[in-house]
Amino acid sequence: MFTPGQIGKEKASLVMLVRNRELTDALRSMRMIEDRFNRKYRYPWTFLNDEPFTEEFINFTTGMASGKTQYGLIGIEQWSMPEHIDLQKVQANMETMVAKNVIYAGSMSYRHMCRYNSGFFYRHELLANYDYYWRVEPAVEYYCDINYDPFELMRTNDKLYGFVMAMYEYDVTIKTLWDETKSFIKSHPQYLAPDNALDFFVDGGRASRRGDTEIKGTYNLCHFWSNFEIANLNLWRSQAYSEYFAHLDKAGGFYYERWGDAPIHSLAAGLFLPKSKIHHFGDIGYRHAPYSRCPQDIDSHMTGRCLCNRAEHFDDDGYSCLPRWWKVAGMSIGAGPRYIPH
Ligand SMILES: Nc1nc2c(ncn2[C@@H]2O[C@H](COP(=O)(O)OP(=O)(O)OP(=O)(O)O)[C@@H](O)[C@H]2O)c(=O)[nH]1
Ligand SMILES: [Mg+2]
Repeated sequence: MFTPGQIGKEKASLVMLVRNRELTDALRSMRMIEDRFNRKYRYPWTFLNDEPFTEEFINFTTGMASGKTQYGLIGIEQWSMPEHIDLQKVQANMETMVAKNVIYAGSMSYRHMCRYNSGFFYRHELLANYDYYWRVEPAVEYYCDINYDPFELMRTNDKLYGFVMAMYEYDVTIKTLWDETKSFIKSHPQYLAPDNALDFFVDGGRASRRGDTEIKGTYNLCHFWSNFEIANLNLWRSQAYSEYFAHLDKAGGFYYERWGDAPIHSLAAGLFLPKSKIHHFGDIGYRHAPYSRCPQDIDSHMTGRCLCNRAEHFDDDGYSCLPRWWKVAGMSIGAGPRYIPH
């Protein structure tokens, strides 16, 4: 597992699901993570693809990585519609969503991707010996040095899920996800954690207290933005999550609607874990178009740790769910001192 040259001591890998044609953007993301963090730790990179990686992709990404690299092919059964899905219904629903201009509404590969990120990546054999992963997408940006090992932070603080941004999902893409989630919890009340984060998802949500087993209320669409994730793979390998994914897959919303992995991961982490096991990485400066967030404390800027525009601060944007998280998690100081432009 630990290869010569690896300095970071955790059982962890950076993970990128990516297409060959995204090579340049993949390298841009890698360069930033290497410069800001990984060249000091040399954690391995794991690349996953539904098609074989080209020699060019392998050579350039291996050249950019400070640690070892590994390349995995995704099996067709994990990147295609399950047999029970009604293709005609999928096509009809797709047309309706396309007519409403829903982003990626007409894309089948996007649906495979969301299903894969929801239910399969953590079962890939290349990740079998790891406990933690850091999800990286092509063309993301990192604005700040990370002068500690976030995997170690996760382990030593007993955190299982880490995020940077939180926002609202497009409701048309997850019309029945909340009902399916509620019915899953109703039939599996043992998986609802005491002191869960239900209040992040529902105004005045019930069942966040010990003994409550049924969820009431309407989903407010808040979720952790999963293009960044530092999390424990065992959260997804758990019986609770395996059964939740199987329930959702059977319901078919990955195809009939266009369920994203972000709300699914979020609902699972928020309901199956005590909220103390979820960590907000408030010190990480990050961009995935079209949103950026920049740490607000003056020290991060005065010391040269971060280079980003403090006014570009998605955290308390009207579309951000982070203020709600601060409240749910009992973090009164929020993002720290605000930058107020002169
Ligand atoms: N191998 C492979 N990877 C894919 C495919 N579609 C998406 N991905 C990867 O899955 C991740 C999410 O896809 P994105 O296209 O970034 O989806 P998004 O973040 O919702 O939307 P944008 O970033 O705004 O396009 C990225 O790491 C992509 O590189 C695909 O068909 N094959
Ligand atoms: Mg993306």
